[in-house]
Amino acid sequence: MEPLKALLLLSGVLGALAELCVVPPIHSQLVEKLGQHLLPWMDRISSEQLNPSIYVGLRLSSLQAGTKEDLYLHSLKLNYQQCLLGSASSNDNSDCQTKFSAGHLALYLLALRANCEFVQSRKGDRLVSQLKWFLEDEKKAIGHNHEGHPHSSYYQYSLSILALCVHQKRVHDSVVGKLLYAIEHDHHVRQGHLSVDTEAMAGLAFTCLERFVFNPDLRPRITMAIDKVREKILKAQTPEGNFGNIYSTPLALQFLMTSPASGVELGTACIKARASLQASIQDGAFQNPLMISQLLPVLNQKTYLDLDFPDCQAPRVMLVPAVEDSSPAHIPEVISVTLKVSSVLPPYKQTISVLAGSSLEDVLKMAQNIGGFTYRTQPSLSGPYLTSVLRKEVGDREFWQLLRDPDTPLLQGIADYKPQNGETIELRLVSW
Ligand code: B12
Repeated sequence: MEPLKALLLLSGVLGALAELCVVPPIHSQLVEKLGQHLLPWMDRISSEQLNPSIYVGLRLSSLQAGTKEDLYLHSLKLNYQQCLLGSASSNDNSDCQTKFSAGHLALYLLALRANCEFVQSRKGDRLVSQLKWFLEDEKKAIGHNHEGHPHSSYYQYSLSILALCVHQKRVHDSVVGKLLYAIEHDHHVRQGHLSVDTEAMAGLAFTCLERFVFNPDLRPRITMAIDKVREKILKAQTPEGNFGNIYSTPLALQFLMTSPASGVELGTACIKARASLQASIQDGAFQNPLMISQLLPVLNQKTYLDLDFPDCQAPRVMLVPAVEDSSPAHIPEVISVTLKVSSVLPPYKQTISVLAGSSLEDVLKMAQNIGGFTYRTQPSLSGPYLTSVLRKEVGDREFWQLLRDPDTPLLQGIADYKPQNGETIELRLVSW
C-alpha cells in the first residue's frame, strides 16, 4: 500500500475509534478487588440468595472463580429447574412465580448463555414459554392504548426481551411494539426523572433485536428507538461524568459500547464516565454484588450483547479471597441518626444511637428494638428491599423512598447506606 493511502486509512480508523464508546482498562488490582467482593456471595446458594446476575457478571469479566463458579451455576440450575419441574408435576406454577420473578428467569437465561448454553429440552422450552407468557401478560397490563403500566417494570420487560433474543427466541412484534411505544413516548419515566437504567436495558434489548432482524418491517422503528435512547442517555450525563447516577453508569456504558460510531461526543462522554467510575471504585462506592455484576463486564469491554455468541474460552484471571484486615480495632464511636417518617399518622421522629459505620438497616433494627417503630423487608437481588414501615405496606406502584433530609434520595439501599453522625433520614411513601 502507498504510504499516503496507509496514513489516510490509519487516521480514518483512529478517527472512528475516537467516535466509538471505548472504556480503557482500569488498574487490574482495582478490578480484582471488585471480583473478590463477589466471592463470599457465591457461597450463599439457598434459593432466596442465589443471584444469576453475579454469574453473568463474572463470566463477562476478566476474572474467574474456578470450581466455585461451576458450583454456583450448578446451584442455579438445580434451583430453577427444580422449580420448573415442580410446577410440571403439580400443573401449577404459582410456587415458581413467587420464588422467581420473570426478571429472575430472564437473568437465569442470560447465565446459561454466559456458559455458552442454549435453552434446550422440555424444561428449557417451559422456561422460554414462561417468559413469553409473562411478556404477553405485561403487554395486556399496558393495554391497547398504552394507558396502563406493566405489573413489574419496563426494566424487567426489556430484560426479558433481551434474554429471549440472545437465545435467538423470537419475540412477538406486538410485545416489541409496546416497548417501542414506551421509549418513543417516555412512558417509563418515573416521577419526572428519566430512569437511565431502564433506557439502557431497553437499548440493549433493541440492539439485540436489530442484530437478529426477526421482522425487517420493524427495523427502522427499532433503529430510531436505539438512536433516541443513546441521545437521552448522553443528555443525562452529569458534570462528574455519570450517566444518570454512578449506579446507572455501568448499564448505560454497556449500551453505549454497542453503538456504532456516532460522533466525537460519544467517545469523549464514555472516557469521562470511565474516569468517574474509576474514582468511585477507588472510593469504595461499589460494594453491592448486583452493582458489581453490572460493572465488571464494562471493565472488560464486554456487554450483555456479547452473550449472543460468548467467548467461553477467553482466558480469565483466577480470583483469590481477600486477606482479612488485621489492623487493631478502633474504639467504637457512637453516632446519632434521626429517623423520620411523615407518611403515617401520627408522624414518627426519633434520634437513634448506633455505632459509627452502622448501616441504615442497623438504625432501623435499633429503632424497632427500642420500640415504637416497625419495618419489614423483602429479599431482592439488590439486597433487602423496604416494603413496610410502621405497619404501612406499599400499595400498587408505591414504594418507601429513602431520603437524606431535607430532600435527597439515597443512591443505596438500607443494607448498604451508612449514615453519618447527626444525619436525618426520612422514609417517605411515594408513587412511582
Ligand atoms: C425498577 C427499579 C425500582 C422500582 C422497583 C419497583 C418495581 N416494581 O420494579 C422503584 C422505583 C420502586 C425503585 C426503588 C428504589 N430503588 Co431502584 N431500581 C429499579 C431498577 C431500574 C430495576 C430493578 C429490577 O427490576 N431488577 C431486575 C429484577 C429481576 O431483580 P429483583 O431483585 O427481583 O428486582 C427488585 C429489586 O431490584 C427491587 N429494588 C428496586 N430498586 C431497589 C434498590 C435497592 C437498594 C434494593 C435493595 C432493592 C431494589 O425492586 C425490584 C422489583 O421487585 C434498578 C436498576 C438496576 N441497575 O438494577 C434500580 C436500582 C436497583 N434502584 C436503586 C435505588 C437506589 C432505589 C431506592 C433505594 C431509591 C430510594 N432513594 O429510595 C429505592 C428502594 C428503597 C426501598 N424501599 O428499599 C439503585 C440501587 C443502587 C445500589 N447502590 O444498589 C438502582 C441500581 C438504580 C440507580 N441507578 O440508582 N427501584
